[in-house]
Amino acid sequence: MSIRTVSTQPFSDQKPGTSGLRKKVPVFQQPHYLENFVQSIFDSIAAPKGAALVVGGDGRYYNREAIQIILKMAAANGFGKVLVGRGGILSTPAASCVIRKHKTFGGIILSASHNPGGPKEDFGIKYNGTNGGPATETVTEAIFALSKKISSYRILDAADVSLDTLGNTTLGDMQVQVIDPVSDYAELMESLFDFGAIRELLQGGFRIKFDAMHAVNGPYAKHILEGRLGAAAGSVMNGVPLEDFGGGHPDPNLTYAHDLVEIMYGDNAPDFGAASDGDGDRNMILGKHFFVTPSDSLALLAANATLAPAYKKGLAGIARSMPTSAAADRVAQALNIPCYETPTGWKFFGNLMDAGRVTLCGEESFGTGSDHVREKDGLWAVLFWLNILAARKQPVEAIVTEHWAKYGRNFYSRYDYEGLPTEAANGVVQHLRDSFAALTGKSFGKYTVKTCDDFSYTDPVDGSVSQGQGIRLLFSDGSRIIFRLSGTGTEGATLRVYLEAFEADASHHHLDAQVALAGLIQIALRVSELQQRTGRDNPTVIT
Ligand code: VG1
Ligand code: CO
Repeated sequence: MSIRTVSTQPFSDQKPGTSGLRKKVPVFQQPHYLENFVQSIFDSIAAPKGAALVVGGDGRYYNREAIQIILKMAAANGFGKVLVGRGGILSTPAASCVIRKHKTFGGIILSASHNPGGPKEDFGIKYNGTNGGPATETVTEAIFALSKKISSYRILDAADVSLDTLGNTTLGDMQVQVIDPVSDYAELMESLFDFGAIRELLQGGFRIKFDAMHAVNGPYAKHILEGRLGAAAGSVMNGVPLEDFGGGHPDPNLTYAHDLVEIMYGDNAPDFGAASDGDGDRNMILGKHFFVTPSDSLALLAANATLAPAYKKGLAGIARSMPTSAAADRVAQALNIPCYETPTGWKFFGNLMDAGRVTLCGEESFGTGSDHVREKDGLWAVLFWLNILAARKQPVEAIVTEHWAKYGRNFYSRYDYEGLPTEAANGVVQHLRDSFAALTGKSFGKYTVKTCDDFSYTDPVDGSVSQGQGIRLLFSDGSRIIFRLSGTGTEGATLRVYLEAFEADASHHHLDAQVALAGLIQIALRVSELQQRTGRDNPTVIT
């Protein structure tokens, strides 16, 4: 077996987005494309010789091929050991857990998360550091800079390694250890929550349905929910991971998790429903005929945290991404703990958690997590909810409406306009930036614009500054409209419009969010000139 140094030319488009580098599979299949990016990661992180690495992915199309390439490159770049999930599988939170538990020099996660998979669909890759969290912007910028001037990469000439049998093999001077993808993670979950109380709840007639959407969480959910916790067989649906997610869109929201939604809104619905995404880090929570918005879910978990053993001593603080509703801020205020507002993407939470400033983090995009790992964690959120339900013995809907009555309700919705021509989408954002002065102080019916800006964040731990993180229209009554371009898409541009209105009066809390937000939606369309500039009358997805 010999190490080959292969000459290559840079690709100009390897800039990581909100969560790693995401492209269509055929882009990754171009000669040298994946290799260039992996070499750029290795060169920028400069791991000590003999260091260990974790590698795994969500099992989508091209996962196995990519892992073989990465293993051979790791061997040629001086790594001493790679831990890889059996079958190449590791959910994103499980990868974070394994990095932390085995103290490796970070890991490489292969996923395009909630984006569809298959030969013509999406693939993705990202590096997570030694804390188990996504590389910070400083690191991803350094990787991008190297990718623009790379001239060669190193790879071992060797046969493929078997990924399907647990145990050790060697690849040159490097050891490859195939690990069970579920066990470390399941053990961590059991250490956080009251499994005894949840088991009792599930055996007392409380029915649950978990939709794994043919994505990576199937084996995790089956093992934990049906295995360790004794949920009825069949509680986990779509539990077999498929390379193309069964042709679906593995995004747990009311549009794409339609199988589950039908069950939860149908006759004889279970008491609790949940779904997770392609790589297992997102979650959607449903009660009987009831949907919990992710922003509310974060606030509720925070308000009830002490019911779970891991958080019984209370929370250090809460962080939420800027577009996420301020529901969690109200809980933080009541608990007298700090609340941080960060740009979109989990990479901004790591420093806060490492510094012990926050315990819980969340995003409106169906992401919630805590400092047990450094990624958002879909199944963790489900178990946290079950723990709360076991302790409070009330239906999901009752818990949420009580929460609103106490803290007020932050009505919330997100409109996504997908696959827009890039020029048109950029035009909308530029037009809004140009309108800041004219909009400030302007009234639209009962709403008056207090300020508008382009969100910028200074990391309180390392002082790094991230600019241009989304246009904010902040109204005098606390309502908000946010416009942001997605950083995870692979086709054209996706414009997201986030709408939030606060309502203190409990007699209005039963309203449908679309009704409560109708006025703000009209303002958003009018001031952005979205319809004229993009030719789109309706959003692709409303969550
Ligand atoms: C989206 C979400 C963001 C999330 C990111 C990664 O990013 O809005 O909140 O952190 O996806 O989630 P964007 O740039 O498209 O808005 V995952 O589950 O795709 O890793
Ligand atoms: Co995801």
